[in-house]
Amino acid sequence: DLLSRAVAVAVEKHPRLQDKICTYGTAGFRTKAEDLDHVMYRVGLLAVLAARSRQATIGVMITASHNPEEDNGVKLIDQFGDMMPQAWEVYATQLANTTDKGIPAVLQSIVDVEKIDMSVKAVVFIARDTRPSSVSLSQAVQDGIQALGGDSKDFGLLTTPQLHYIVCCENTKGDYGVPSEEGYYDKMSKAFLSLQNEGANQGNYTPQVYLDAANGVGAPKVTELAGRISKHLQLQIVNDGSQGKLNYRCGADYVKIQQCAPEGLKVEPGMRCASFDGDADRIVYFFLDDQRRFHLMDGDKIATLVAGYLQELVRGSGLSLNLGLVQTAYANGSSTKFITQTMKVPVACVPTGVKHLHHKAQDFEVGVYFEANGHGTVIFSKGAQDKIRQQSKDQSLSPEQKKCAVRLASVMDVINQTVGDAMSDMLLVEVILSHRGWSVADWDAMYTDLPNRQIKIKVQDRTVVQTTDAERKVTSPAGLQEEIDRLVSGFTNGRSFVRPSGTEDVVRVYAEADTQGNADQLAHRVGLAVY
Ligand code: 16G
Ligand code: ZN
Repeated sequence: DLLSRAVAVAVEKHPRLQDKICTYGTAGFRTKAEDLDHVMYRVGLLAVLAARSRQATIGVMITASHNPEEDNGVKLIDQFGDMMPQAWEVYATQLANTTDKGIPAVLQSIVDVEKIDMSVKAVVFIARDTRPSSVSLSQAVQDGIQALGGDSKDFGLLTTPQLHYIVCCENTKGDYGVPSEEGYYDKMSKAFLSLQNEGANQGNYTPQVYLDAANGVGAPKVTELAGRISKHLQLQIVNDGSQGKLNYRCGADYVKIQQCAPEGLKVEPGMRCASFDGDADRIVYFFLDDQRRFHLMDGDKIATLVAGYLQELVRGSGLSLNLGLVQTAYANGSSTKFITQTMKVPVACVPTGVKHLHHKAQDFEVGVYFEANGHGTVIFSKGAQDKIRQQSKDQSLSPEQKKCAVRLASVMDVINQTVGDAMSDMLLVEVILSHRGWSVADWDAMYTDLPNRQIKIKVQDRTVVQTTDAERKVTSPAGLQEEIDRLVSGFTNGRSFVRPSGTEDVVRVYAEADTQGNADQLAHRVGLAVY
Protein backbone atom coordinates (compact mmCIF):
# COMPACT_ATOMS: atom_id res chain seq x y z
CA ASP A 1 0.00 0.00 0.00
CA LEU A 2 0.91 3.71 0.00
CA LEU A 3 2.55 3.74 3.40
CA SER A 4 4.89 0.86 2.65
CA ARG A 5 5.76 2.46 -0.67
CA ALA A 6 6.65 5.63 1.24
CA VAL A 7 9.24 3.65 3.23
CA ALA A 8 10.57 1.75 0.24
CA VAL A 9 11.27 4.93 -1.73
CA ALA A 10 12.78 6.55 1.37
CA VAL A 11 15.21 3.70 1.91
CA GLU A 12 16.09 3.38 -1.72
CA LYS A 13 16.33 7.02 -2.84
CA HIS A 14 16.20 9.40 0.11
CA PRO A 15 17.51 7.64 3.20
CA ARG A 16 18.08 9.50 6.44
CA LEU A 17 21.84 9.23 6.75
CA GLN A 18 22.38 11.20 9.96
CA ASP A 19 20.38 11.93 13.04
CA LYS A 20 20.71 15.70 13.35
CA ILE A 21 17.41 17.06 14.61
CA CYS A 22 15.69 19.37 12.17
CA THR A 23 12.87 21.64 13.35
CA TYR A 24 10.11 23.23 11.29
CA GLY A 25 10.23 26.80 12.60
CA THR A 26 9.10 30.26 11.55
CA ALA A 27 10.93 29.88 8.26
CA GLY A 28 10.03 26.21 7.68
CA PHE A 29 13.00 23.83 7.62
CA ARG A 30 16.23 25.68 7.01
CA THR A 31 19.80 24.41 7.29
CA LYS A 32 22.81 23.29 5.23
CA ALA A 33 21.55 21.97 1.90
CA GLU A 34 23.53 18.74 2.28
CA ASP A 35 21.44 17.78 5.32
CA LEU A 36 18.09 18.25 3.63
CA ASP A 37 17.52 15.48 1.07
CA HIS A 38 15.54 13.14 3.34
CA VAL A 39 13.74 16.12 4.90
CA MET A 40 12.56 17.29 1.48
CA TYR A 41 11.31 13.84 0.59
CA ARG A 42 9.30 13.73 3.79
CA VAL A 43 7.92 17.22 3.20
CA GLY A 44 6.64 15.82 -0.10
CA LEU A 45 4.85 13.07 1.82
CA LEU A 46 3.39 15.55 4.27
CA ALA A 47 2.26 17.87 1.47
CA VAL A 48 0.10 15.08 0.08
CA LEU A 49 -1.56 14.61 3.46
CA ALA A 50 -2.13 18.36 3.75
CA ALA A 51 -3.66 18.54 0.27
CA ARG A 52 -5.94 15.59 1.05
CA SER A 53 -6.98 16.95 4.44
CA ARG A 54 -7.99 20.26 2.85
CA GLN A 55 -9.22 18.72 -0.39
CA ALA A 56 -7.35 21.59 -2.03
CA THR A 57 -4.08 22.34 -3.76
CA ILE A 58 -1.24 23.30 -1.47
CA GLY A 59 2.26 24.65 -2.17
CA VAL A 60 5.86 23.73 -1.37
CA MET A 61 8.52 26.42 -1.76
CA ILE A 62 12.19 25.46 -1.77
CA THR A 63 14.34 28.36 -0.62
CA ALA A 64 16.50 29.59 2.22
CA SER A 65 15.67 33.23 1.53
CA HIS A 66 18.52 35.52 2.66
CA ASN A 67 20.73 32.72 4.02
CA PRO A 68 24.08 31.94 2.38
CA GLU A 69 24.06 30.01 -0.87
CA GLU A 70 25.12 26.73 0.81
CA ASP A 71 21.94 26.65 2.87
CA ASN A 72 18.52 25.65 1.73
CA GLY A 73 15.07 25.26 3.16
CA VAL A 74 11.47 24.43 2.51
CA LYS A 75 8.10 25.78 3.51
CA LEU A 76 4.56 24.56 3.04
CA ILE A 77 1.94 26.97 1.74
CA ASP A 78 -1.64 26.42 2.81
CA GLN A 79 -4.64 26.56 0.49
CA PHE A 80 -5.27 30.30 0.61
CA GLY A 81 -1.61 31.15 0.23
CA ASP A 82 -1.10 31.45 3.98
CA MET A 83 1.21 29.57 6.34
CA MET A 84 0.32 26.14 7.70
CA PRO A 85 -1.17 26.08 11.20
CA GLN A 86 1.02 25.20 14.18
CA ALA A 87 -0.17 21.57 14.34
CA TRP A 88 1.32 20.93 10.89
CA GLU A 89 4.64 22.41 11.96
CA VAL A 90 4.70 19.79 14.68
CA TYR A 91 3.81 17.00 12.20
CA ALA A 92 6.56 18.20 9.88
CA THR A 93 9.11 18.09 12.68
CA GLN A 94 8.00 14.61 13.76
CA LEU A 95 8.13 13.27 10.23
CA ALA A 96 11.53 14.80 9.49
CA ASN A 97 13.17 13.31 12.55
CA THR A 98 11.88 9.76 12.59
CA THR A 99 13.88 6.84 11.15
CA ASP A 100 13.09 5.67 7.61
CA LYS A 101 11.22 2.71 9.09
CA GLY A 102 9.33 5.05 11.41
CA ILE A 103 7.72 6.95 8.53
CA PRO A 104 4.47 4.91 8.23
CA ALA A 105 3.68 5.24 11.93
CA VAL A 106 4.04 9.03 11.85
CA LEU A 107 2.01 9.28 8.64
CA GLN A 108 -0.70 7.06 10.10
CA SER A 109 -0.94 9.15 13.25
CA ILE A 110 -1.42 12.32 11.18
CA VAL A 111 -4.04 10.59 9.03
CA ASP A 112 -5.87 9.56 12.20
CA VAL A 113 -5.73 12.91 13.99
CA GLU A 114 -6.68 14.91 10.90
CA LYS A 115 -9.19 12.29 9.73
CA ILE A 116 -7.70 12.24 6.24
CA ASP A 117 -9.33 10.31 3.44
CA MET A 118 -6.38 8.81 1.55
CA SER A 119 -8.43 8.24 -1.58
CA VAL A 120 -8.85 11.98 -2.21
CA LYS A 121 -6.92 13.39 -5.17
CA ALA A 122 -3.95 15.46 -4.01
CA VAL A 123 -2.30 18.23 -6.02
CA VAL A 124 0.82 20.03 -4.83
CA PHE A 125 2.39 23.07 -6.52
CA ILE A 126 6.17 23.31 -6.22
CA ALA A 127 8.66 26.06 -6.94
CA ARG A 128 12.26 26.84 -6.03
CA ASP A 129 14.82 29.61 -5.82
CA THR A 130 18.11 29.80 -7.78
CA ARG A 131 20.36 27.90 -5.36
CA PRO A 132 22.30 25.13 -7.09
CA SER A 133 20.98 22.64 -4.52
CA SER A 134 17.36 23.55 -5.15
CA VAL A 135 17.04 21.40 -8.28
CA SER A 136 17.74 18.05 -6.65
CA LEU A 137 15.92 19.01 -3.45
CA SER A 138 12.87 19.85 -5.51
CA GLN A 139 13.12 16.40 -7.07
CA ALA A 140 13.19 14.86 -3.60
CA VAL A 141 9.95 16.67 -2.72
CA GLN A 142 8.36 15.41 -5.93
CA ASP A 143 9.45 11.85 -5.17
CA GLY A 144 7.68 12.15 -1.82
CA ILE A 145 4.52 13.42 -3.44
CA GLN A 146 4.54 10.61 -5.97
CA ALA A 147 5.21 7.93 -3.38
CA LEU A 148 1.94 8.78 -1.63
CA GLY A 149 0.02 8.93 -4.87
CA GLY A 150 -0.21 12.71 -5.20
CA ASP A 151 0.26 14.84 -8.31
CA SER A 152 2.89 17.54 -8.34
CA LYS A 153 3.05 20.51 -10.63
CA ASP A 154 6.53 21.96 -10.81
CA PHE A 155 6.61 25.70 -11.57
CA GLY A 156 10.41 25.72 -11.63
CA LEU A 157 11.88 29.07 -10.58
CA LEU A 158 9.51 31.43 -8.77
CA THR A 159 9.79 33.96 -6.00
CA THR A 160 8.22 32.81 -2.74
CA PRO A 161 5.33 35.31 -2.98
CA GLN A 162 4.58 34.25 -6.55
CA LEU A 163 3.94 30.70 -5.39
CA HIS A 164 1.76 31.94 -2.52
CA TYR A 165 -0.22 33.97 -5.04
CA ILE A 166 -0.63 31.07 -7.48
CA VAL A 167 -1.79 28.65 -4.77
CA CYS A 168 -4.33 31.20 -3.53
CA CYS A 169 -5.65 31.84 -7.06
CA GLU A 170 -5.96 28.13 -7.73
CA ASN A 171 -8.07 27.51 -4.64
CA THR A 172 -10.27 30.57 -4.95
CA LYS A 173 -11.29 29.59 -8.47
CA GLY A 174 -9.70 32.59 -10.09
CA ASP A 175 -11.34 35.04 -7.68
CA TYR A 176 -7.96 36.35 -6.68
CA GLY A 177 -6.44 36.16 -10.15
CA VAL A 178 -5.22 33.71 -12.77
CA PRO A 179 -3.14 30.93 -11.16
CA SER A 180 0.02 31.27 -13.23
CA GLU A 181 3.23 33.29 -13.32
CA GLU A 182 1.81 35.16 -16.30
CA GLY A 183 -1.39 35.85 -14.36
CA TYR A 184 0.68 37.36 -11.57
CA TYR A 185 2.53 39.81 -13.83
CA ASP A 186 -0.66 40.62 -15.63
CA LYS A 187 -2.61 41.54 -12.51
CA MET A 188 0.22 43.56 -10.94
CA SER A 189 1.25 45.43 -14.04
CA LYS A 190 -2.29 46.30 -15.12
CA ALA A 191 -3.14 47.72 -11.70
CA PHE A 192 0.14 49.63 -11.58
CA LEU A 193 -0.23 51.09 -15.07
CA SER A 194 -3.81 52.15 -14.48
CA LEU A 195 -2.79 53.95 -11.28
CA GLN A 196 0.17 55.63 -12.93
CA ASN A 197 -1.72 56.60 -16.07
CA GLU A 198 -3.79 59.01 -14.06
CA GLY A 199 -1.25 60.47 -11.72
CA ALA A 200 2.38 59.74 -12.47
CA ASN A 201 5.47 61.93 -12.47
CA GLN A 202 4.40 64.71 -10.20
CA GLY A 203 6.57 67.03 -8.16
CA ASN A 204 9.88 65.61 -7.00
CA TYR A 205 9.10 62.08 -8.12
CA THR A 206 11.32 60.50 -10.77
CA PRO A 207 10.32 57.13 -12.25
CA GLN A 208 13.67 55.38 -11.80
CA VAL A 209 14.69 52.73 -9.33
CA TYR A 210 18.12 51.12 -8.97
CA LEU A 211 17.42 47.62 -7.81
CA ASP A 212 19.76 45.16 -6.10
CA ALA A 213 18.21 41.73 -6.73
CA ALA A 214 20.53 39.90 -4.26
CA ASN A 215 21.70 37.64 -7.11
CA GLY A 216 18.55 35.68 -6.45
CA VAL A 217 15.35 34.50 -8.08
CA GLY A 218 13.95 38.02 -7.85
CA ALA A 219 16.29 39.07 -10.67
CA PRO A 220 14.80 37.12 -13.59
CA LYS A 221 11.29 37.63 -12.24
CA VAL A 222 11.47 41.38 -11.77
CA THR A 223 13.00 41.58 -15.24
CA GLU A 224 9.80 40.00 -16.54
CA LEU A 225 7.76 42.57 -14.70
CA ALA A 226 10.00 45.47 -15.74
CA GLY A 227 9.21 44.99 -19.39
CA ARG A 228 5.51 45.36 -18.72
CA ILE A 229 5.71 48.52 -16.65
CA SER A 230 8.52 50.41 -18.39
CA LYS A 231 6.11 53.13 -19.49
CA HIS A 232 5.92 54.34 -15.90
CA LEU A 233 8.94 52.89 -14.15
CA GLN A 234 12.47 52.30 -15.34
CA LEU A 235 14.24 49.62 -13.37
CA GLN A 236 18.02 49.35 -13.43
CA ILE A 237 18.67 45.87 -12.09
CA VAL A 238 22.05 44.97 -10.57
CA ASN A 239 23.18 41.85 -8.71
CA ASP A 240 21.07 39.97 -11.21
CA GLY A 241 22.84 36.66 -10.67
CA SER A 242 25.02 36.87 -13.76
CA GLN A 243 28.20 37.46 -11.75
CA GLY A 244 27.85 37.75 -8.00
CA LYS A 245 26.99 35.16 -5.43
CA LEU A 246 23.52 34.87 -3.89
CA ASN A 247 23.04 37.20 -0.89
CA TYR A 248 26.79 37.79 -0.66
CA ARG A 249 27.36 41.39 0.43
CA CYS A 250 24.05 42.31 -1.13
CA GLY A 251 20.32 41.89 -0.67
CA ALA A 252 17.80 43.33 1.76
CA ASP A 253 19.10 41.52 4.84
CA TYR A 254 22.69 42.65 4.27
CA VAL A 255 21.65 46.26 3.67
CA LYS A 256 19.37 46.34 6.72
CA ILE A 257 21.83 44.75 9.15
CA GLN A 258 25.01 46.43 7.86
CA GLN A 259 23.24 49.75 7.25
CA CYS A 260 25.19 50.31 4.06
CA ALA A 261 24.72 49.99 0.30
CA PRO A 262 25.25 46.56 -1.29
CA GLU A 263 28.27 45.75 -3.39
CA GLY A 264 27.60 45.78 -7.10
CA LEU A 265 25.62 49.02 -7.06
CA LYS A 266 27.38 52.30 -7.66
CA VAL A 267 25.22 54.68 -5.65
CA GLU A 268 25.23 58.42 -6.30
CA PRO A 269 23.43 60.99 -4.12
CA GLY A 270 19.70 61.13 -4.76
CA MET A 271 19.40 57.80 -6.59
CA ARG A 272 16.37 55.88 -5.31
CA CYS A 273 17.69 52.37 -4.61
CA ALA A 274 16.08 49.19 -3.35
CA SER A 275 17.21 45.71 -2.34
CA PHE A 276 15.28 42.45 -2.55
CA ASP A 277 16.25 39.43 -0.50
CA GLY A 278 17.13 36.05 -2.03
CA ASP A 279 13.56 34.88 -2.61
CA ALA A 280 12.04 38.34 -3.12
CA ASP A 281 9.69 38.44 -0.17
CA ARG A 282 11.46 41.38 1.46
CA ILE A 283 12.40 44.82 0.24
CA VAL A 284 14.16 47.84 1.71
CA TYR A 285 14.87 51.17 0.02
CA PHE A 286 17.91 53.38 0.57
CA PHE A 287 19.74 56.43 -0.78
CA LEU A 288 22.77 58.64 -0.21
CA ASP A 289 22.20 62.29 0.66
CA ASP A 290 24.33 65.18 -0.62
CA GLN A 291 26.91 64.48 2.08
CA ARG A 292 26.93 60.86 0.88
CA ARG A 293 25.37 59.73 4.14
CA PHE A 294 23.47 56.47 3.89
CA HIS A 295 19.71 56.54 4.61
CA LEU A 296 17.69 53.35 4.98
CA MET A 297 13.97 53.10 4.38
CA ASP A 298 13.21 49.81 6.06
CA GLY A 299 9.94 47.98 6.66
CA ASP A 300 8.86 50.55 9.25
CA LYS A 301 9.21 53.41 6.81
CA ILE A 302 7.41 51.48 4.10
CA ALA A 303 4.61 50.63 6.54
CA THR A 304 4.26 54.26 7.55
CA LEU A 305 4.13 55.42 3.94
CA VAL A 306 1.55 52.79 3.06
CA ALA A 307 -0.67 53.21 6.12
CA GLY A 308 -0.75 56.98 5.72
CA TYR A 309 -1.72 56.72 2.08
CA LEU A 310 -4.40 54.11 2.62
CA GLN A 311 -5.86 56.10 5.48
CA GLU A 312 -6.16 59.09 3.17
CA LEU A 313 -7.78 57.08 0.37
CA VAL A 314 -10.25 55.42 2.73
CA ARG A 315 -11.30 58.77 4.21
CA GLY A 316 -11.26 60.49 0.84
CA SER A 317 -13.59 57.93 -0.67
CA GLY A 318 -16.13 58.48 2.10
CA LEU A 319 -15.71 55.02 3.57
CA SER A 320 -15.20 54.26 7.18
CA LEU A 321 -12.99 51.22 7.61
CA ASN A 322 -10.90 50.42 10.63
CA LEU A 323 -7.29 50.52 9.60
CA GLY A 324 -4.43 49.38 11.77
CA LEU A 325 -0.75 48.62 11.64
CA VAL A 326 1.07 45.61 13.03
CA GLN A 327 4.76 45.74 13.98
CA THR A 328 7.26 43.74 16.03
CA ALA A 329 9.62 44.78 18.82
CA TYR A 330 12.21 45.58 16.13
CA ALA A 331 10.12 48.50 14.87
CA ASN A 332 12.04 51.71 15.37
CA GLY A 333 10.64 53.69 18.32
CA SER A 334 10.31 56.77 16.13
CA SER A 335 8.08 54.94 13.69
CA THR A 336 5.71 53.73 16.39
CA LYS A 337 5.55 57.22 17.89
CA PHE A 338 4.88 58.83 14.52
CA ILE A 339 2.21 56.36 13.52
CA THR A 340 0.30 56.49 16.78
CA GLN A 341 0.73 60.17 17.67
CA THR A 342 0.87 61.98 14.33
CA MET A 343 -1.05 59.67 12.00
CA LYS A 344 -3.33 58.42 14.76
CA VAL A 345 -3.38 54.91 13.36
CA PRO A 346 -3.62 52.15 15.98
CA VAL A 347 -0.50 49.96 16.27
CA ALA A 348 -0.31 46.40 17.54
CA CYS A 349 2.96 44.67 18.47
CA VAL A 350 3.42 40.90 18.03
CA PRO A 351 6.31 38.41 18.24
CA THR A 352 8.72 38.09 15.29
CA GLY A 353 7.60 35.89 12.39
CA VAL A 354 5.29 36.58 9.50
CA LYS A 355 2.52 34.32 10.74
CA HIS A 356 2.10 36.40 13.90
CA LEU A 357 1.89 39.65 11.96
CA HIS A 358 -0.43 38.29 9.32
CA HIS A 359 -2.72 36.82 11.94
CA LYS A 360 -2.93 40.03 13.96
CA ALA A 361 -3.54 42.12 10.84
CA GLN A 362 -6.74 40.14 10.31
CA ASP A 363 -8.18 41.96 13.35
CA PHE A 364 -8.49 45.07 11.17
CA GLU A 365 -10.63 45.70 8.10
CA VAL A 366 -7.49 47.09 6.49
CA GLY A 367 -4.44 45.59 8.20
CA VAL A 368 -0.99 46.83 7.27
CA TYR A 369 1.86 44.73 8.62
CA PHE A 370 5.60 45.01 8.23
CA GLU A 371 8.66 43.67 9.93
CA ALA A 372 11.49 46.18 10.13
CA ASN A 373 13.51 43.80 7.93
CA GLY A 374 11.25 44.64 4.97
CA HIS A 375 8.76 41.80 4.96
CA GLY A 376 5.18 42.94 4.89
CA THR A 377 1.96 43.60 3.04
CA VAL A 378 -1.60 44.81 3.50
CA ILE A 379 -4.63 42.60 3.95
CA PHE A 380 -8.22 43.68 3.37
CA SER A 381 -11.08 41.83 5.03
CA LYS A 382 -13.72 40.36 2.73
CA GLY A 383 -16.12 43.04 3.93
CA ALA A 384 -13.64 45.83 3.22
CA GLN A 385 -12.95 44.52 -0.29
CA ASP A 386 -16.66 44.44 -1.07
CA LYS A 387 -17.21 47.93 0.31
CA ILE A 388 -14.27 49.33 -1.66
CA ARG A 389 -15.39 47.73 -4.93
CA GLN A 390 -18.95 48.93 -4.43
CA GLN A 391 -17.82 52.43 -3.57
CA SER A 392 -15.64 52.60 -6.68
CA LYS A 393 -18.78 52.03 -8.76
CA ASP A 394 -21.09 54.33 -6.80
CA GLN A 395 -22.50 57.03 -9.08
CA SER A 396 -23.62 59.33 -6.27
CA LEU A 397 -20.12 60.21 -5.03
CA SER A 398 -18.43 63.55 -5.54
CA PRO A 399 -15.67 63.49 -8.19
CA GLU A 400 -13.01 63.64 -5.48
CA GLN A 401 -14.57 60.75 -3.54
CA LYS A 402 -14.93 58.76 -6.71
CA LYS A 403 -11.28 59.29 -7.58
CA CYS A 404 -10.17 58.04 -4.17
CA ALA A 405 -12.47 55.02 -4.29
CA VAL A 406 -11.31 53.99 -7.77
CA ARG A 407 -7.72 54.44 -6.75
CA LEU A 408 -8.20 52.38 -3.61
CA ALA A 409 -9.68 49.55 -5.67
CA SER A 410 -6.66 49.56 -8.00
CA VAL A 411 -4.23 49.79 -5.10
CA MET A 412 -5.78 46.58 -3.76
CA ASP A 413 -4.82 44.85 -7.00
CA VAL A 414 -1.19 45.95 -6.80
CA ILE A 415 -0.92 44.37 -3.36
CA ASN A 416 -0.14 40.68 -2.89
CA GLN A 417 -2.36 40.00 0.09
CA THR A 418 -1.18 36.43 0.58
CA VAL A 419 2.27 37.34 1.92
CA GLY A 420 4.93 40.08 1.88
CA ASP A 421 6.16 40.50 -1.68
CA ALA A 422 9.15 42.59 -2.74
CA MET A 423 7.89 43.18 -6.28
CA SER A 424 4.39 44.09 -5.22
CA ASP A 425 5.62 46.26 -2.33
CA MET A 426 7.94 48.08 -4.71
CA LEU A 427 5.07 48.91 -7.05
CA LEU A 428 2.99 50.10 -4.12
CA VAL A 429 5.76 52.37 -2.85
CA GLU A 430 6.28 53.78 -6.35
CA VAL A 431 2.57 54.49 -6.74
CA ILE A 432 2.48 56.36 -3.45
CA LEU A 433 5.68 58.34 -4.02
CA SER A 434 4.53 59.43 -7.46
CA HIS A 435 1.05 60.36 -6.29
CA ARG A 436 2.55 62.36 -3.45
CA GLY A 437 5.17 63.84 -5.77
CA TRP A 438 7.86 62.81 -3.34
CA SER A 439 11.55 62.17 -3.82
CA VAL A 440 13.11 59.49 -1.69
CA ALA A 441 14.40 62.22 0.64
CA ASP A 442 10.87 63.62 1.05
CA TRP A 443 9.73 60.17 2.08
CA ASP A 444 12.63 59.75 4.49
CA ALA A 445 11.72 63.05 6.13
CA MET A 446 8.37 61.70 7.43
CA TYR A 447 10.20 60.93 10.67
CA THR A 448 13.80 60.34 11.74
CA ASP A 449 14.78 56.87 12.90
CA LEU A 450 16.40 56.53 16.29
CA PRO A 451 19.94 55.21 15.81
CA ASN A 452 19.91 51.48 16.48
CA ARG A 453 22.09 48.42 16.54
CA GLN A 454 21.48 44.69 16.27
CA ILE A 455 24.02 42.14 17.40
CA LYS A 456 23.94 38.41 17.90
CA ILE A 457 25.41 36.49 20.78
CA LYS A 458 26.48 32.87 20.50
CA VAL A 459 25.34 31.01 23.60
CA GLN A 460 25.40 27.40 24.82
CA ASP A 461 21.64 27.10 24.72
CA ARG A 462 19.50 29.85 23.25
CA THR A 463 16.29 28.40 24.68
CA VAL A 464 17.41 29.56 28.12
CA VAL A 465 16.23 33.01 27.08
CA GLN A 466 12.45 33.23 27.25
CA THR A 467 10.35 36.28 26.57
CA THR A 468 6.87 37.72 26.98
CA ASP A 469 4.99 40.88 25.91
CA ALA A 470 5.69 40.33 22.19
CA GLU A 471 9.36 39.62 22.98
CA ARG A 472 9.85 42.97 24.67
CA LYS A 473 10.48 41.51 28.14
CA VAL A 474 12.64 38.63 29.30
CA THR A 475 11.13 36.16 31.78
CA SER A 476 14.14 33.84 31.97
CA PRO A 477 16.96 33.72 33.01
CA ALA A 478 16.02 35.37 36.28
CA GLY A 479 17.44 38.84 36.78
CA LEU A 480 18.25 39.52 33.14
CA GLN A 481 15.28 41.84 32.55
CA GLU A 482 16.17 43.89 35.66
CA GLU A 483 19.70 44.20 34.35
CA ILE A 484 18.46 45.34 30.91
CA ASP A 485 16.15 47.89 32.57
CA ARG A 486 19.06 49.21 34.59
CA LEU A 487 21.29 49.55 31.50
CA VAL A 488 18.54 51.17 29.41
CA SER A 489 17.78 53.75 32.09
CA GLY A 490 21.26 55.19 31.59
CA PHE A 491 20.54 56.21 27.95
CA THR A 492 18.40 58.97 26.49
CA ASN A 493 15.61 57.43 24.38
CA GLY A 494 17.10 54.07 25.26
CA ARG A 495 15.25 50.83 24.48
CA SER A 496 16.61 47.33 24.25
CA PHE A 497 15.40 43.75 24.17
CA VAL A 498 16.84 40.29 23.68
CA ARG A 499 15.22 37.23 22.12
CA PRO A 500 16.30 33.77 21.03
CA SER A 501 16.57 33.53 17.24
CA GLY A 502 14.10 31.24 15.54
CA THR A 503 16.44 30.52 12.65
CA GLU A 504 19.99 30.47 14.04
CA ASP A 505 21.70 29.21 17.15
CA VAL A 506 22.07 32.67 18.68
CA VAL A 507 20.41 35.18 20.96
CA ARG A 508 19.67 38.51 19.27
CA VAL A 509 20.10 41.87 20.92
CA TYR A 510 18.41 45.04 19.71
CA ALA A 511 19.14 48.50 21.09
CA GLU A 512 18.22 52.04 20.17
CA ALA A 513 19.24 55.36 21.70
CA ASP A 514 19.74 59.04 20.89
CA THR A 515 23.06 58.61 19.05
CA GLN A 516 24.64 55.78 17.08
CA GLY A 517 27.47 55.59 19.60
CA ASN A 518 25.00 55.19 22.44
CA ALA A 519 22.93 52.60 20.58
CA ASP A 520 26.12 50.62 19.91
CA GLN A 521 27.15 50.88 23.54
CA LEU A 522 23.77 49.86 24.87
CA ALA A 523 23.67 46.84 22.55
CA HIS A 524 27.16 45.89 23.63
CA ARG A 525 26.37 46.13 27.35
CA VAL A 526 23.12 44.22 27.06
CA GLY A 527 25.03 41.63 25.03
CA LEU A 528 27.50 41.21 27.88
CA ALA A 529 24.60 40.74 30.31
CA VAL A 530 23.32 37.86 28.18
CA TYR A 531 26.51 35.80 28.42
C1 16G B 1 12.04 34.15 9.51
C2 16G B 1 10.70 34.81 9.42
C3 16G B 1 10.84 36.30 9.47
C4 16G B 1 11.60 36.70 10.70
C5 16G B 1 12.90 35.97 10.80
C6 16G B 1 13.52 36.21 12.14
C7 16G B 1 8.77 34.04 8.16
C8 16G B 1 8.24 33.67 6.83
N1 16G B 1 10.04 34.43 8.19
O1 16G B 1 12.82 34.46 8.41
O2 16G B 1 9.57 36.85 9.49
O3 16G B 1 11.86 38.08 10.69
O4 16G B 1 12.66 34.58 10.69
O5 16G B 1 14.65 35.41 12.29
O6 16G B 1 8.08 33.99 9.16
P1 16G B 1 15.29 35.18 13.69
O7 16G B 1 14.28 34.50 14.57
O8 16G B 1 16.50 34.37 13.44
O9 16G B 1 15.65 36.54 14.23
ZN1 ZN C 1 12.88 35.91 2.03
